[in-house]
Amino acid sequence: MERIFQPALSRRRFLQASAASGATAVVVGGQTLRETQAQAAPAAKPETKITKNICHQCPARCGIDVYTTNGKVHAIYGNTDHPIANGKLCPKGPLGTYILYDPDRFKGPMKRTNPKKGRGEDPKFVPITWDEALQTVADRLNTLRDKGESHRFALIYGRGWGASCAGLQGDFGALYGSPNVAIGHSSMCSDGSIKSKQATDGNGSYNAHDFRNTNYLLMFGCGFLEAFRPYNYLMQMWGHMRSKSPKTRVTAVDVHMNTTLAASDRALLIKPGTDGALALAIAHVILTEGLWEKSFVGDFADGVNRFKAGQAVDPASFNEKWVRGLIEWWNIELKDRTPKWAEGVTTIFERDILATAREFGSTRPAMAIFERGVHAHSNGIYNGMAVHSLNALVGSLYAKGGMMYQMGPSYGPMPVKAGDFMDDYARNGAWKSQPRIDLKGHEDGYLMANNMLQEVGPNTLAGKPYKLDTIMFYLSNPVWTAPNGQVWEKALEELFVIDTSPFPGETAMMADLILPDHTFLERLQDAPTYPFEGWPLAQLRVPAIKPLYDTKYYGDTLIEIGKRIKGPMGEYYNALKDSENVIRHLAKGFESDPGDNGVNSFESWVEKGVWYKKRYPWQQRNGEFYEWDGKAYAREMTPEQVKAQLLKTPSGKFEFRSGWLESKADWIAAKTGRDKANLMFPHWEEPKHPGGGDMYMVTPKVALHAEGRGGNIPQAISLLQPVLGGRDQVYIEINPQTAQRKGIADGDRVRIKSSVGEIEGHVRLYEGVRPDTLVFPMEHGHWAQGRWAQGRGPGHCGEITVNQSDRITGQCNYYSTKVSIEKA
Ligand SMILES: Nc1nc2c(c(=O)[nH]1)N[C@H]1C(S)=C(S)[C@@H](COP(=O)(O)OP(=O)(O)OC[C@H]3O[C@@H](n4cnc5c(=O)[nH]c(N)nc54)[C@H](O)[C@@H]3O)O[C@H]1N2
Ligand SMILES: Nc1nc2c(c(=O)[nH]1)N[C@H]1C(S)=C(S)[C@@H](COP(=O)(O)OP(=O)(O)OC[C@H]3O[C@@H](n4cnc5c(=O)[nH]c(N)nc54)[C@H](O)[C@@H]3O)O[C@H]1N2
Ligand code: SF4
Ligand SMILES: [Mo]
Repeated sequence: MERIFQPALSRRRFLQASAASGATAVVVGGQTLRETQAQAAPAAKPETKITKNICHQCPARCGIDVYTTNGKVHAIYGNTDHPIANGKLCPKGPLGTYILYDPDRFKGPMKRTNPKKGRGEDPKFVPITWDEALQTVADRLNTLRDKGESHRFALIYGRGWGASCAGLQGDFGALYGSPNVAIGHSSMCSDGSIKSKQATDGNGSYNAHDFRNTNYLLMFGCGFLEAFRPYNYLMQMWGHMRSKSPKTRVTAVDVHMNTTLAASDRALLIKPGTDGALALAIAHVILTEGLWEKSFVGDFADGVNRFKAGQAVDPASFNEKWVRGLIEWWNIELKDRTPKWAEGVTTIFERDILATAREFGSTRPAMAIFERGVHAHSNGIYNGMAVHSLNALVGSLYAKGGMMYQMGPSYGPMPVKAGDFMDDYARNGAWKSQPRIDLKGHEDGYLMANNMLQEVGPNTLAGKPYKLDTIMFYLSNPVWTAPNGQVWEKALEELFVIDTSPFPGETAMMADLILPDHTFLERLQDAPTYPFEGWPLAQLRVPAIKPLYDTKYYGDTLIEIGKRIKGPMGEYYNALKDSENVIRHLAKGFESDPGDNGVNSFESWVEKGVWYKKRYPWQQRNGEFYEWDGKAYAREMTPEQVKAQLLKTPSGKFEFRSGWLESKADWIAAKTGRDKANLMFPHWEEPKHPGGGDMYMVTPKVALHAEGRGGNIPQAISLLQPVLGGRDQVYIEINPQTAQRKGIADGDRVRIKSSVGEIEGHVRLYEGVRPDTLVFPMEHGHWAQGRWAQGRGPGHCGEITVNQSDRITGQCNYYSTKVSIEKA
């Protein structure tokens, strides 16, 4: 790949070529990246080249063109041929150069020399060689394995990207023998959404959406114009939806007037944790007023609507089509969920609930979407199920203008099979009987959850179920991003900690070893799309320059550690060779399934940066499911095909009566105290608010927020709250009435307390926030991460957030804590 690092064209020829074709290709040669990295031949005269990559700052995965002149990256634009970016970026995209040139980056592998750990304790890192670093890790892992304690090694990851990084971890765990390799951050992110969908339509995943063709959007607790995903694409879709004919009408529900609510047709400020009640009342109206989509849901045998408030219905009178349990749901829950009742719970006026329900129920196609505002509460699974059920009632599943699920790319197989390299210990070792440290999948823990990252710190500290020995992190910083991260600080004091971050985050400050990753502009990495429009798409990060420092791509760090583990595991990683070999094998899948843009090889993938196939193979139309036959959605699907491909529930239908929840009903009832009669239906459950205060506290994402990774980008931080004017700091939004009652004036310094901690900050009076709620973004209050992040703004909201999770979904209830506020 030698020529990646050399200008493909001279600057003059580049200008000519781009004027003529509108696009420039990078030509790829035969050398491996490693060979090229060994050569350092700076170009003599100013010459510009463009490499393909994807932005690293949020899960939108926008394709970018990276402009490099004489070995210096100086500009990032949206890739015009990339279906998510379409030549555009959100305000963070171009700031990617500042990530590459961040002056606070780690410059190479290091070990800690200060045995004391903790906040304010200088780790006194000293440089070591990669060989020493990798061997130190391998020695520890070999020793643990020899002692039969391999389960005491945990690998934690956050934003995994693809098969060549996070995708390698599962095999590492299986070959080495640890149930804790790897534990992802999904429960600290948005598993509540995934599990609500698993419970109702059988797809444990985020939805993909056809926003382009929808005519009504009902949004609950999702930052459509500041977060959700893919953010940049959503802003493009917003422009389309709001200017097409007919214009897409929008109702948005939140706890404060954010950009999304301000731009919507109707903005509803709801009491935190009560979205389920609102959704149930909307369902009630859709049924009593006969607005449901009969072709999808079914109808009364005689066509006469028997849904009347407070009155039970005979199940035998209704013929269900693609849904299960509608009449039972009505009888046990919905019949009493009138708009008047919901007004009492949500504080939203009955007339607004009625108007919203009528609009939503009588416009097709319509979609109800939700995210963390709805499910980051103790009752999140039921709130989420109630909202998603609205999509079934109006028939938007797999419909034009509706929602579907994201397909994966046609990747080729790995170079070698891990299964061929398992020794006896990997197959039958003592580790097999050890629970996961986070008690995922465990009767006494979280039987139904995907991950429980927020429990890892507290559990190892308490030695329940055991103490870890060694813990390694990839793109995850729980000391800062976990609720009540102070516990993690304590937990990491007693473990051997390895961080792969290129930056000095809070978790890195607790590390014994730093094995720094390349930044995203320096590495070759694959990344299939996050849920988008459903059809498959896979991007590639192509290095723009040679790594600035002595860093190593995380995928190769893992492979190199693997090579140093004794026995067949080491042989496996030697056969795997390196991450580039893995990616070349993935790309072989494109040879037999070329993308719409002609990508059919590793070389063409490097050149275009993206492979995609724009046809989603299935569509639901008027209550029938069809498969694309090459010309049209015309091949009718059998119920068995629908169940296998689309509605993956036990019944093969959308389940108001959830078979998945029912299958674990005894466990749910015993462990969570829920009622066995209704725990399988979307129903109203009072949220639990820990923390002990009188004010709700909500910490939404804002446009300039880059998950937990943007704190050291001065431009992003200074524009974080454009409306409220936060510059060197972030303001806490407080309603003027509340402020007056508490004797707090605009700009005052305040103290916010919960049962787990207290922080200080400055308030801004804002009429757009509910009087019972404080709102401020989480991207501030760092005590590490670099010169611009440190000591900026108020304390970190995570320190006053109580670690409460729902036992079913495992979702961390970030928006549930109640706090008190007083003048500091
Ligand atoms: N710009 C940007 N976009 C991102 C990211 C980023 O870092 N920056 N990160 C991505 C990631 S990792 C995720 S998980 C997604 C999250 O995407 P979202 O879930 O859409 O974002 P959040 O800001 O967590 O929550 C959405 C809204 O819920 C509101 N809310 C809180 N409690 C309640 C409630 O009880 N009811 C209602 N109705 N609303 C409530 C908040 O005020 C907030 O406006 O965003 C992704 N997109
Ligand atoms: N209080 C509060 N906390 C929250 C939330 C909230 O709403 N409120 N939201 C939650 C959500 S939705 C999410 S998704 C999580 C995210 O939380 P985490 O999963 O912890 O992820 P990040 O904070 O984005 O990044 C973690 C680490 O990655 C490192 N890093 C940056 N770039 C690279 C790289 O190129 N390579 C490697 N190897 N490392 C890198 C950074 O230095 C940082 O230490 O936070 C959650 N935490
Ligand atoms: S931050 Fe997200 S939305 Fe913005 S350009 Fe990057 S990937 Fe796209
Ligand atoms: Mo997230």
